Amino acid sequence: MTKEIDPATVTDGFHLVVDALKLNGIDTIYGVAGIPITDLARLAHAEGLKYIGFRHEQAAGNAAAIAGYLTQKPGICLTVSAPGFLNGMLALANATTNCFPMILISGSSNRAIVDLEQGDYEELDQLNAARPYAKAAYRVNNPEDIGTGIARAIHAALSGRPGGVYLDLTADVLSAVIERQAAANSLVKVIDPAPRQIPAPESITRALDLLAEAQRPLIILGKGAAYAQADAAIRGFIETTGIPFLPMSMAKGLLPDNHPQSAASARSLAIGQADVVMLIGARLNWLLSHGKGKTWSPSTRFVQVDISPTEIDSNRPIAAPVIGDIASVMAAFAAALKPGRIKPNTAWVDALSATKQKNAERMAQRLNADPSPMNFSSALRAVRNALANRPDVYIVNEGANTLDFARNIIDMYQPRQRLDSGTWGIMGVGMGYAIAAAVVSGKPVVAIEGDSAFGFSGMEIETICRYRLPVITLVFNNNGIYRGDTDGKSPSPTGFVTNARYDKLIEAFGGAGYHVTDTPSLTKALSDALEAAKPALINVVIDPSAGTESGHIQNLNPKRAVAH
Ligand code: ADP
Ligand code: TZD
Ligand code: MG
Repeated sequence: MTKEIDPATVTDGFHLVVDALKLNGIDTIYGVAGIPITDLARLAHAEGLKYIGFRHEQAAGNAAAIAGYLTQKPGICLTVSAPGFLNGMLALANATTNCFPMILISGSSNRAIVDLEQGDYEELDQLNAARPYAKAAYRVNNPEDIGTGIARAIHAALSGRPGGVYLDLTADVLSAVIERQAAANSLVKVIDPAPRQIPAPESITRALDLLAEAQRPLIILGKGAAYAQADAAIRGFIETTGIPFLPMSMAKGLLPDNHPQSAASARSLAIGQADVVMLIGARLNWLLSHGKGKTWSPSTRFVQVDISPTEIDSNRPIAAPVIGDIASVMAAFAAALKPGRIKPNTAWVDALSATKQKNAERMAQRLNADPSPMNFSSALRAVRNALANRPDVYIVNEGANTLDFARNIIDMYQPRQRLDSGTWGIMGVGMGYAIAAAVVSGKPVVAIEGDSAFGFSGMEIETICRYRLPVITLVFNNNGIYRGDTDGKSPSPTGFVTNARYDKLIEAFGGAGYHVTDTPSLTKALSDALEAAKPALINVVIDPSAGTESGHIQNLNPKRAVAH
């Protein structure tokens, strides 16, 4: 017996998902269409949501994750079942690792068949596959639960330490019919999904007491501080106290890199000699040598500002933990701070300045050399010159040498405009991050990519061309992973086709390709491309012998115990 469907009185799961997203201020979906979510993408598009269709779910997921980081709203990635879902999972895991809020929504096959492993089309127990890599994972089994499922996913993604949430929508739920009134009643508009977490007053006093005792204090800003969008309060605290600061890579620009208190070019001295280090939204993970080893002093004491209480004491004992959201914490510090009570020792500030000066001169020398073919320093000088008057530009950066050199050479002047390989040192985020940065901000994006790094998401240049995004991709082409050398048995494990013309790839899709072999042409190509603000790819020919194995983290490579 088939029931009569009257669109005036009933709706379905597809419509409910779109309604629930819209009700909660979600305006963009990044995805790849197919069974069973094609109509969800179509409907979202028709109903005024921005739908950005990708060539691979991993890139769509990376786009959603970085959109979440930039906007403090969960980025949405939409995929098909099993393989599409798994392609998106890498991005979800990366988002969780980096504390970016995102929601991966995947359609799934028939539960009854999947659970009995009867071999359904794209069969996979997606909910359980997602769990270990997600901050939270939910499945919606009834159409009247769609509103609740999306509300819970938003709360989980945004509250506390942000992360990646998986939301499983079965094909049955999407096509299920539900009375309009019941559907409307089932929607949930989330209230305050990222509630302020006010720090305990005694934690503020404890931290300020410790900082007041310090002779050689240092503040380390992480991407949690950038995410928090408490830019003025953070800058105010740093400038009022006069404490030198060090930005982690994605916190560059939170205060401008040319700020007089930046200790970035005296990093080793700052870390090695500081007596009190205040971490603001930065973990003491591998990127800070776990706070241990010869780079750190064993007597350094720590203040750590973080929203996650379990982060405390994870690597080094923390003398003054301050648990709260960074905006509330910085407001509490500002209220409690007595003028002149915290003051770094003059000798400390002078020592850092002297080292900065010395290192800046060394860096200038390296940058001024003009070898042919170009090396990383000379090419990045050319890039820096083209970017000199464009503080509006977003920078995406991945690779090994390309990442390490660009992080040091390309200064940032505004918050949240540097997006890179992050906590995992992951390759493949480039085009997804670039697309989302352009979509979210409407600003030009320059993606500085190693040739290997680019390859992981390179097909998305079609997406960039299709949506006519102002993304300019620089492929630092040294013929391979780390460098273009061979081991005599070509092709070597790390080498690529030599002298590849990546610029021709984008021409296939109507974008502008440039091939440059010297610094003046690189500056000109990038300036022209920025002026045009259209999709472009610049093939930057770098000396194949210029890179070093693993860039600056060669120490992490296990050593062969036996040579042959
Ligand atoms: P980086 O890689 O830049 O050093 P991490 O990703 O290691 O930064 O650290 C980010 C930290 O920021 C995480 O420990 C996370 O819990 C914290 N965090 C994220 N958002 C906030 C916030 N709004 N308030 C406080 N801490 C936050
Ligand atoms: N796969 C993934 C997903 N992430 C990784 N980090 C790696 C592999 C290993 N890897 C690095 O850590 S850097 C890198 C790889 C493959 C590429 C380095 O080559 P590149 O950069 O061309 O991008 P340079 O400038 O040649 O060093
Ligand atoms: Mg390379």
